[in-house]
Amino acid sequence: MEIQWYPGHMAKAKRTLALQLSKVNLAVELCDARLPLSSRNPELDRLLSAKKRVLLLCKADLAEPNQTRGWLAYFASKGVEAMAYDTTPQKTKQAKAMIEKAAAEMLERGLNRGMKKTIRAMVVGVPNVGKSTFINRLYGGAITEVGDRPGVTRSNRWVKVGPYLEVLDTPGLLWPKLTDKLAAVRLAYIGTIRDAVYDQQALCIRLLQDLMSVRRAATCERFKIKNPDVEGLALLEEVCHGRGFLLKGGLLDTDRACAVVLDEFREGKLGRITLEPPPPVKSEPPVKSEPLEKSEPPEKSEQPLKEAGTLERD
Ligand SMILES: Nc1nc2c(ncn2[C@@H]2O[C@H](COP(=O)(O)OP(=O)(O)O)[C@@H](O)[C@H]2O)c(=O)[nH]1
Ligand SMILES: [Mg+2]
Repeated sequence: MEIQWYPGHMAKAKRTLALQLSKVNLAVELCDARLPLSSRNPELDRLLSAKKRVLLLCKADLAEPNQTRGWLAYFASKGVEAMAYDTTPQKTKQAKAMIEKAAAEMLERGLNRGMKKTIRAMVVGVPNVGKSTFINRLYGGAITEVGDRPGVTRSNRWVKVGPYLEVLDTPGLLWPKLTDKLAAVRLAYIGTIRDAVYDQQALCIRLLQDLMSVRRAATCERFKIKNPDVEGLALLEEVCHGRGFLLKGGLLDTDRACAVVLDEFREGKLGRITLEPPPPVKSEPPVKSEPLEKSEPPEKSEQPLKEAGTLERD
């Protein structure tokens, strides 16, 4: 299954981002808590050069909490300031405090060198990670459009969110890393590369198979699968039968089944699932298991998807 990020799309995103980044002191990097490495941009380090950065693991409400704790320990061990974020007022307050603290540190350093200025920050992240939603929450109102329209260039607008902190209301679009095929497929699962070229049916079948191996009971229940031991197209057909996705003449509406499976997975209807396991952090005690979330099936609830893949990067 080939997944591509349109080169034109990426070139435009790069140009826009470089221009925006040249105007800020601080970057608020958003990644997806379900894929904390693969949803980070491989070139951001270079693009940011010496700029200060804080990291939010977004959509933490859809990720497995123990795995998220493991990820936070991992980022802490790398000296990256990070927190889990889920759009609640409490987390928004916490995120704002983290950004203001980072800005205050910079401001202080500037003052020591006789500079007095406002710190300017911008939000950056891959498509659909929750940039617009976060900016809106930060301001406490709808200031930026939420939805799948990446790369919409608007005139730069700075919004004051603290006495010495301004945030650019246009989120910076980053392109995901797609050279790692497993990562690319998982980015497609969570909807990062919706407008990329991929075969929806092949993607959906692969997701179903992955789900059957880590959330078997929940998947069978959700999609009313009666014969769980089938694979490939037959599994998708099970969903059509189970959920009644039928066309005239008894034909199976596999397109509808694909759309529903992907949507429901993305909405967290199959439970909280982290697709990329955190690398072990040496000096830290092992992540403790906590009681399972009610919505999750009892078995295997803390497992990342199979074939976790090797975690390179960082
Ligand atoms: N479950 C969940 N969904 C979120 C969260 N943040 C954003 N979303 C949803 O993710 C989708 C993309 O959000 P958006 O802010 O437009 O992403 P952007 O492309 O990065 O600007 C929208 O449907 C949001 O409602 C979150 O923390 N949890
Ligand atoms: Mg947006």
